Amino acid sequence: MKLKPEEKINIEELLENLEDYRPRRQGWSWRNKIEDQQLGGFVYQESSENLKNNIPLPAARSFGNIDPQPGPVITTEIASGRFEDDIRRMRMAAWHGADHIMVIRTAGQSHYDGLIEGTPEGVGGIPITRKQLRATRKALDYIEDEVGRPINFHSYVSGVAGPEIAVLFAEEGVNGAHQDPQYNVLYRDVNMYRSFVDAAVAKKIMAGAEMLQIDGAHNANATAREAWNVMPELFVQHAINAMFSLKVGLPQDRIALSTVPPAAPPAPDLRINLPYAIALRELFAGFRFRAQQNTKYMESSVREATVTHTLNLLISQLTSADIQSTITPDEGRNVPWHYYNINAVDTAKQVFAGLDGLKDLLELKGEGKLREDIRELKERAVLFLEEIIKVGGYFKAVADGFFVDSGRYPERNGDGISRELNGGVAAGTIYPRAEDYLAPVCDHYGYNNLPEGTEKPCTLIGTCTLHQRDKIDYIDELDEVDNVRQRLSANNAYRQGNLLKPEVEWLADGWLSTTIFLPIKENIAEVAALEIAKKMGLKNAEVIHKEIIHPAEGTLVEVKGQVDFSINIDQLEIPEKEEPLPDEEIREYIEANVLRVVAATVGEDEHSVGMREIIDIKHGGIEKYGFKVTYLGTSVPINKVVDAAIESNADAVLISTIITHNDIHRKNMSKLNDLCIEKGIRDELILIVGGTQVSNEIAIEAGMDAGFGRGTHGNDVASFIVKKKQGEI
Ligand code: Z97
Repeated sequence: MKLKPEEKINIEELLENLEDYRPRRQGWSWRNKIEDQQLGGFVYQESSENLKNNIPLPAARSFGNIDPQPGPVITTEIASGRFEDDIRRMRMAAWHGADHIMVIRTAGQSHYDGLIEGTPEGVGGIPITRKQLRATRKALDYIEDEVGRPINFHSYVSGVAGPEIAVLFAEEGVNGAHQDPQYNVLYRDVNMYRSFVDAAVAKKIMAGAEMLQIDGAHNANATAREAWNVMPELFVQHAINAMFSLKVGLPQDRIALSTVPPAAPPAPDLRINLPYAIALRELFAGFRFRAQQNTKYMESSVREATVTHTLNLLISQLTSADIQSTITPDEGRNVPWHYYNINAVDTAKQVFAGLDGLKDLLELKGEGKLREDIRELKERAVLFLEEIIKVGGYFKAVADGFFVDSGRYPERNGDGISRELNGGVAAGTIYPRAEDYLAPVCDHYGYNNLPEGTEKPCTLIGTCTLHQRDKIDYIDELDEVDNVRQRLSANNAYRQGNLLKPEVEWLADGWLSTTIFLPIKENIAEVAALEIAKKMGLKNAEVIHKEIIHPAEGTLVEVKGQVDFSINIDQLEIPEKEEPLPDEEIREYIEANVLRVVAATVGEDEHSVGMREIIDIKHGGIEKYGFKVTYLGTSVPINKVVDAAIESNADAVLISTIITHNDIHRKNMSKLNDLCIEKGIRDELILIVGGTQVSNEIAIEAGMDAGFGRGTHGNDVASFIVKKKQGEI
């Protein structure tokens, strides 16, 4: 199977022979960074290898469509509850520049004490199973071939079945995972001793599979009442997991710290977040840094989230993040819209390109407030660690509520998360290994009574699943109803047939959103917006965002709702689309051949804006290519236009006609054509008409060579004239 850019991924084909699928590599991949890369006449100091297939930023149109890929790996979080839909979103994200795909687990999977199988539908995330991992990793193999860059697949090694999940990930070629026993203890109430024992086993397996590990300190940022006060504690959390991981055997460059700016505007963002980020990099030099936005401050405003994200990216650029996460406002309103994933990936790509070379231009001050703040943060963190030792160690400190307390250490507000030493899920389930304990498996942590000289424990039983994947028992589905086959057959007409529906998270879910401004106060606006949605035919309408623009004058409301109809694409009339020539080609042609154009708004029509946009260099009009334009103004009679064309020996005539009253626009076109024929110049002249009500069809009917409607740019018109001159049309 090979993906073709112009074709959708075939999910049925992807699912064939999954039992035979083997991951083609294991471990984490960084980008191939290129120093001083030349792209479109610019030199990028910190970019990485280009993609084979990609979608550049919209403004790339003015820069030869270059798509500089930044140095850091870019993450997007995708998990709608149906992996078959997530795969399509992963492909879109990869084209925009994501190469780290994190899938969030379904709610509650941390509390499953074993593995699940098949492809059940998830809530708030994906049930992580062997089949789901295989299908996704296989799809990512094809997607990485298509974009020409390795894509890292990532999920979570947490919960009561952490070690089992780690083995599953190693077997199935998962490239990275969050693993931090403190997460289990603080947020999932898994017994603390059990969590740390499990973590040792899981980390050892992750080390063997060369996976990248990300820790869980960001969760304190998202949980604490005043997240900027937990900064010293965050260092402590990073330190505990980082040192534990090193001792278990993970190499330093595959241990990533999850760094999240503790504050966001309206707080003075940079003044708080920059010293924090620098102190972290200094204390943990040699480790890797995964930068992520703070979910705590993500409300439903896309604009606000994007600005905070941009400020975060400035810090990432200043402090050289290795991985840039791009979570989206969806986290603030729980609506996994595909296009917000893409927007956030594009925001990272855009800001990094824009800030390229920043560290060469600016230097951070070596003394003063910044250095003082950095020093203070480090001191508070060291004191915190010393106090942990004083009270009897980490477990005792957790029991005493040291963590996620909203006080700025050494202050404590007494609102930390406290767990009992012998409480929580799976308490009392740790058993010492017997003297003759023997586990003939590889990458196993701790005491193992292996025969002397055994280098590869699995040789004792032939081999193990980490070395010989044919030994894996592959289970296809356990639930006859809740599985991907059923879901695919239910929406087949939308995947392989001719039906189309709007989509937010699942194919053909019918969801769309609409933005409504109402000149009234908030409480009325909200109800009125829902009423409008109902009258528009939207089902299950819900307000997903609102902003008071003024307490009395108006409110902005964003509503989502579902449509229950489908569009039959076979019944649509799709106009043929002319691709304009590249700017360079137009320019080259005009350099070699002077082209003259006469332009006017005709009849009794005073509209000039549209025509000026097509002509003026300021608006990207045809002048910029070197066309010689004679602009006659507005309300110009057709015969004057023709006279001017003869006088200036024009190659083309552009007329604009906006007014359509009594079909005057059609009459003007016919008159121009007739007069040119009468004067014997029709064959040498290209006649073009433009206007808001003009289409190519009606223009041709009226004897023109082409008609351009709304949304036309100078390059469309320039390209048409050049193609016509070259005899291509
Ligand atoms: C992220 N934006 O970057 P379960 N272990 C750790 C975690 O942080 C998480 C889990 C496990 C966020 C996404 C928050 N993190 C969500 C260190 C979750 C999740 O939900 O208990 O299965 O594990 O990751």
